[in-house]
Amino acid sequence: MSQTQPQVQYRDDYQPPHYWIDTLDLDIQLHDTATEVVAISRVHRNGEHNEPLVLNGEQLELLSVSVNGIETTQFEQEENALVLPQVPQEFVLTIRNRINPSANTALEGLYKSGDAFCTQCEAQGFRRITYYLDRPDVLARFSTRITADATTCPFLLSNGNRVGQGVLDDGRHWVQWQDPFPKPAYLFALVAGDFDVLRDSYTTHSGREVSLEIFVDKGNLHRAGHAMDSLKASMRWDEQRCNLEYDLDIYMIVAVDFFNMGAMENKGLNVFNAKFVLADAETATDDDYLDVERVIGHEYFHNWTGNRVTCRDWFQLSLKEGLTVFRDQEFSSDLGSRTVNRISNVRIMRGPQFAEDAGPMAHPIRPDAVIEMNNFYTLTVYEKGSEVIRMLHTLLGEQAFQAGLALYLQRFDGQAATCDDFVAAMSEASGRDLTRFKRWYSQSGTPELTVRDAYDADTQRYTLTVQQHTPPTKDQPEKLPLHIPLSVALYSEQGEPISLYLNGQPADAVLDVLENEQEFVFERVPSRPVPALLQGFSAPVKLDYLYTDEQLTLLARVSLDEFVRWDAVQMLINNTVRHNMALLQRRQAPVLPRSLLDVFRCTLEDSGIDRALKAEMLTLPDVNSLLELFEQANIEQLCEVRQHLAKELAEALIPAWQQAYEENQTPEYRIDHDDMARRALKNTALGYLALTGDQTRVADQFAAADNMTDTLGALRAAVRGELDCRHSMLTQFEQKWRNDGLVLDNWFRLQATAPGADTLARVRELMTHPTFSLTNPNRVRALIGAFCQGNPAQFHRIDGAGYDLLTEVLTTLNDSNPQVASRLLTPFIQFRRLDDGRQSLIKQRLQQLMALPSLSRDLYEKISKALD
Ligand code: B3K
Ligand code: ZN
Repeated sequence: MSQTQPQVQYRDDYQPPHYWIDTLDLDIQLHDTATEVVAISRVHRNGEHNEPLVLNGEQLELLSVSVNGIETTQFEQEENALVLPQVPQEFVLTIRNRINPSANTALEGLYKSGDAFCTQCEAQGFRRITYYLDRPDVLARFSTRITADATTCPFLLSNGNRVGQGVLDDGRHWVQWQDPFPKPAYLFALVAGDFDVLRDSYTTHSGREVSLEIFVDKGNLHRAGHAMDSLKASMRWDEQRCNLEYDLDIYMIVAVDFFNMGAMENKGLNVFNAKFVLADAETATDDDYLDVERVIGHEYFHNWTGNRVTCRDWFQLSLKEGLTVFRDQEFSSDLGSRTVNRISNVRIMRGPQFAEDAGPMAHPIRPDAVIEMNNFYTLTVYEKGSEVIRMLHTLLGEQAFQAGLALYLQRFDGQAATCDDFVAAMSEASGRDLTRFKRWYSQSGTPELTVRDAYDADTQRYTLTVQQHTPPTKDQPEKLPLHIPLSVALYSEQGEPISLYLNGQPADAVLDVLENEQEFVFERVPSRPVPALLQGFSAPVKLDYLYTDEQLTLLARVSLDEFVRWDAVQMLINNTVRHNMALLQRRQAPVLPRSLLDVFRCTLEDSGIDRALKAEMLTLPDVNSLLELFEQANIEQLCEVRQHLAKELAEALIPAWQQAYEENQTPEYRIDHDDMARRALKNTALGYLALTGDQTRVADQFAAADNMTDTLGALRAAVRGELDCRHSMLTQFEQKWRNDGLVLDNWFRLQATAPGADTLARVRELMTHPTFSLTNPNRVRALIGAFCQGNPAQFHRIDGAGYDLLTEVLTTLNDSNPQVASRLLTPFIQFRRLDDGRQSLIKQRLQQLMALPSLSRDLYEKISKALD
């Protein structure tokens, strides 16, 4: 650990800033190792006080400080701060400092991505560019003048509008940008480099023309078209569904290779991980196409929910992220398949988000205590945050929800707001009391909903007794009852829907569960019904209802709600896994229940189901999600049970898989829902066929494929099925794509997630591959991240060799890129459900990391909690 213990910040300690900054004029002279920054701010005191002006700054070389144009020595440099004890009421502050972009491996602040300069300022990266009030409630008007070498950096970009440019005698040139909208420093961006540019334009619904520009590495222009289409679709969607129009004359997106996460919504100048911009049939899969659309949408939607209205402090992060994830999910659902989108969101909730809730980093969607803010860009803040917004949408309905959103945006436009402000606007616009609902913002953990029922044939009454209970989490021992929308339908045993009546009135499908225990008595129920509970995952909870296999089979077949059909199959699978784990413990052979086999067969044969949904229904949950079904489980056995189940389903249905495979060939590659659904189903079938040893189909598809979806479908099937042909296929793939990092990431990922005891050795070998580097986050995630998160059987080897690998990598990344290190750490801190032996092996490694001489705040926060 470093000398000083990292400090915890508490949400309750929020204080408005002692000073405001109205304008910031930046002058940045770009040089690889010595960039000079001049920052001129107009500052004024906030109220009457004698507090010093304390500016944040990290890893800066201070050159001079002037107040009202006169250089001063009346300041102190503290660790990560510049303190000016006595300043006028209102003044102009000029700071000159130097930074070294080339040495910036943390990829926060100003850094180099290949030959280009770029920035990442959220959450607290601006303080690595200059001394500033780096907090989201200080909003200033920015102007930025960038000067750089004209040959290596023909493009000089920043936020807002380009208002001037010029050429200098020394081979350098400059561009001046002016952003008319006041913004916090985290939305600042600068990019300088040489790119190919795709240009287009969009006319907004009020008739303004906006220039659209996408900057990509030279030679990649042909891969930017889908991003452009997605951007225009996002702009249209936000106008049509939310009545929100873009506000600047230009919208720029830059794709870079070195990026810690997906993308960043800087005002007018989004910076993207190239993975979420570049796509063509040859190099991108169908899922990559959908990811590009989703992330382009997400960053665009931030322009209103995040930029025009931002967060008062970082504890409010879900105010912009939960809401914007909800918006991007709705966008994807309106453009594609709503059910399939819902399923993929729910898989994330039930797998990694529930695991986060059960681990040492459990926190409410609005956290209360933070050491390193970058550690809180979590599934809880984002995905559960979106579920909370979705519940509001369910409770209020589309119209009142949109009215609430409009009120919130209008009331706080140009300001920094809180989650309370948002809920207040929603409540006011809808007239609904959201007092109890607000607990979702302050309570962590996954609530459990236990539902029991009784039917009285004489009175034709059907009673649901609903109990809610949230188990204590690491951060919060006491839990209160929440407002849980529980969506319900009833079916007769013949599969007919039964109308709902409560208290003599026709009733809505959504029940308001508010208390620890509540009863709902349905009237006029002609026979004992089968309930469909938590339809569409109407709340982020775990459901406990003792479904029989017959009931689940019925729901999978007849439910009017497609999500319920998928969910019923999932529950059948879960029941089977639980049962087989119990058998294994008694040293008995696992079984494939007739009911599950029949459901798979009927699903395959049912021509009335959308093919994409069919593919989802036929896909087993991953091991990490299955682990969430148990308090504690032997992970090796769980992998064995899952693998056995997959093989049995494959063998038992060979003709049906073959038929699904043959019937869903797509003659030419088109990106539309129907063809994507066919490919999804075809490749799902191929995966099962590979488990039966079907080399021919796999090898033929690989040889004939004209698109990346089918190429990878075959490669994945070969690797997962451990077919002999996998070796030559992997070699061919590498030879073809060895110069394309993004494509090769699939190759790393597949090998990292391969079954087989030699995988770890192969991963170590791949770390020496010429295209692999620990300095590139995409490569690290594709190889190391995929192995540790996506290959539980090999990562959790009982000899601890998988744990050693992660420990080594984390030791290196702790120094070079703590943010990436901190993400990779996840499987090391979520050990609660593993057996005691593995837990103690992991804890040894964590202690080893804890003793590192310069442990980053990022790792310190998580490891100290995990070991506590
Ligand atoms: N707001 C950024 C995430 C920043 C992460 C900082 N560690 C991207 C997004 O959510 O849109
Ligand atoms: Zn976001």
